[in-house]
Amino acid sequence: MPIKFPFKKDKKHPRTEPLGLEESHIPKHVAIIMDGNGRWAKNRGMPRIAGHKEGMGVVKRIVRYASDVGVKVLTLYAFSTENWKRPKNEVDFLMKLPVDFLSTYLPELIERNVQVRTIGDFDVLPAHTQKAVKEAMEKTKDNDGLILNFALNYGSRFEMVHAVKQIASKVQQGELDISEIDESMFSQELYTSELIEPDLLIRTSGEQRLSNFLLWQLAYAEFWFTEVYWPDFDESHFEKALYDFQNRKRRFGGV
Ligand code: V07
Repeated sequence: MPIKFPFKKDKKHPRTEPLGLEESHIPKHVAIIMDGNGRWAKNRGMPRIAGHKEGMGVVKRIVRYASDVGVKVLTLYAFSTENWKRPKNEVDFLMKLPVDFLSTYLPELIERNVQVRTIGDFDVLPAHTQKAVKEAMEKTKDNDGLILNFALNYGSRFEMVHAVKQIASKVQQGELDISEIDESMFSQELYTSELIEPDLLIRTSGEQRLSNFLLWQLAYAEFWFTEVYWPDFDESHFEKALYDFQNRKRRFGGV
């Protein structure tokens, strides 16, 4: 059955004709690199943090849409291990966004049966960030709708080196023989061990790189890029990404 989803219409987001997505071929796990927030702000003569704030509003819209169309997992690259190199005021602002986001949006996440999770090195985040995110994870842990997975202080190479060390230490302890190491064992040591692999990667803002995001997990994913800056991204762009995904699958999907 084709699905049509009316989405919120306003000045910035005029209603577009529904493309007619096929309900049975929605990607199960969509990963997004939400790029272009700083450039969006700069183009308007605004500070970079204004772009991040606007980008946070887009996250809310996209979460609603993803849960409406039946995506199972949505992984959002919110903060990379490289982002610590940014100016202190910007890092401080970014670390307050989860608090800000959840203070207004957690009730809707609960209402929508969304489960909040994170991947990345969580323990070194500021205490206020950890507290807000932990509360959201705790309050949504039994939800079985969309898994909203935030990559916070995430870096894929760090994640893989950590996995290698875990496995090597088991070998050293004599708990494991080298011949037993395989792909599935390696996957089990990654932050994403409990998740299905992403089948669609979206990156906004014209860059066509992975930037240390889910290098292992994206091995079989379709990649979809747009020139649109993240603060300008809306349901119609997401719908187009899903539509193109469905058409690629139709052409190359085999039987
Ligand atoms: C961040 C807004 C989106 C554009 C890209 C960078 C800036 C939502 C969160 C968030 C994270 C965890 C959580 C709830 C919300 C967030 C950061 C940056 C660091 F449990 N947006 N957003 N976190 N941006």
